[in-house]
Amino acid sequence: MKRYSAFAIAREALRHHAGWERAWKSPEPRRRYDVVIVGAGGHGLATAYYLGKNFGITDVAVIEKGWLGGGNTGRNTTIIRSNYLQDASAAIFEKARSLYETLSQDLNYNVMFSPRGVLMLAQTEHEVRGWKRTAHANALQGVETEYVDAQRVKELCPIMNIDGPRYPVLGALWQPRGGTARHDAVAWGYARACSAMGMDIIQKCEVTGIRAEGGKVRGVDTSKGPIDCGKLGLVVAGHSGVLADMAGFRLPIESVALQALVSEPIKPCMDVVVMANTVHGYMSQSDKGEMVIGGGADGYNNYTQRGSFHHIEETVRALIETFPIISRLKMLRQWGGIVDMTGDRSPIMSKTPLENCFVNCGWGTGGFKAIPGSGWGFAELMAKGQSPLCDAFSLDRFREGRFVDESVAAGVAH
Ligand code: FAD
Ligand code: PYC
Repeated sequence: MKRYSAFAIAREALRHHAGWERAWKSPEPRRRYDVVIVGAGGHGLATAYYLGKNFGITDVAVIEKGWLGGGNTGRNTTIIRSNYLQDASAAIFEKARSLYETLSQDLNYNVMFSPRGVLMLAQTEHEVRGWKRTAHANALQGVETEYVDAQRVKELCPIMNIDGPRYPVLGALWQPRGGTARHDAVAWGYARACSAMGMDIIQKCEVTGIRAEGGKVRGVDTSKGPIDCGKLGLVVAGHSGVLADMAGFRLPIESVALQALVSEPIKPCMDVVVMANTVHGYMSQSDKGEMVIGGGADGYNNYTQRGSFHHIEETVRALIETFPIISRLKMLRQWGGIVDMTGDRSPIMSKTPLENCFVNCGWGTGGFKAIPGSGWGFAELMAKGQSPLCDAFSLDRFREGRFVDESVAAGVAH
């Protein structure tokens, strides 16, 4: 695959851009691969990439029922941070955040990582105590965060009304190297790098069954025919329960819709990301000028990949208290994604009762930020049978009561 570079842009400019190659190949599936990954979202593609890069395993197919990045990876509000409370979470989210810092260079694809800083507002005394505690925990974990007072919040985000009618801003947890990245580009960059390593990314191919023999995985049935494999990774977010059912085990996962919307574009007015968990809403400004806005998850399980007026009203009403400046903006579009929620709001990266079948799911409302770290750890788990990044997130924890409770750090009401 030809490298993207300033030289390549200049060369193509001189020949009417006729020489660009397709970013990834679209092959028909072969009959067998060493590894099959189901789900070409960020986590599935990153897993394939680090299998190749870190372990030299390139006989890999990534099977996707729709188009790559068309699940939650292409539907999220792109917030990246690692200000979690528990050590195991801080480790994987900080690994991911630090990989994001150089991901564009690593993949030779501009993922537009923008470490503009993330503010998580404290609007009750309880939140003040909570965020101070997280800042202390992060200091011990080597994660750079700081508790800042209301005046500093106003300096960082001048359009904010810190004297809100119901909940004045009392302070915030500030992560200066948190931020955003272009979500599609993360999926596209990994896909291109996987394809360059000779892996097959097979789109419009639904996995409809999982074949096993003697307690060991043998392969998958798909809408393009059967495919055998040595190892199988299930990385399908909101559809994890469906795939687990095909493999003959159950997962402690609930699937719900999470929604977001963007406004019409306006001039740059906000260069940080703000999450306001008490009134409940979060907002950042995209490079195009749109205000990117999200709210809470549905209060009932469902598979409907779409938005609803009820959520728009609730989220926008909440954010207008903190940002009166947005009250007259027009909404451009809204959408939803099906997120995979565990009881402790932490992911599952684990072996399963079916030998050689692994599962990576449960990222719920917060897995975009985790993509590089999750791919790194899950690739190690699949290649070696063990990974320090994944240990705390095994399925056993639900049986043994070793929960990794991150309901607060998740930052989204559910
Ligand atoms: P996905 O990207 O959903 O990929 C799974 C893929 O599996 C899909 O493409 C699907 O088509 C495929 N699949 C399913 N079943 C099959 C099958 N039978 N055969 C083949 N393929 C199949 N996280 C953050 O960190 N920051 C945020 O700001 C943020 N905001 C969010 C806002 C919204 C509105 C939503 C919905 C989510 C948000 N998230 C956020 C969460 C984040 O998007 C997800 O945790 C993450 O994208 C999950 O990635 P994934 O690769 O696991 O799943
Ligand atoms: O995990 O930071 C997050 C997040 C923000 C919006 C949705 N999830």
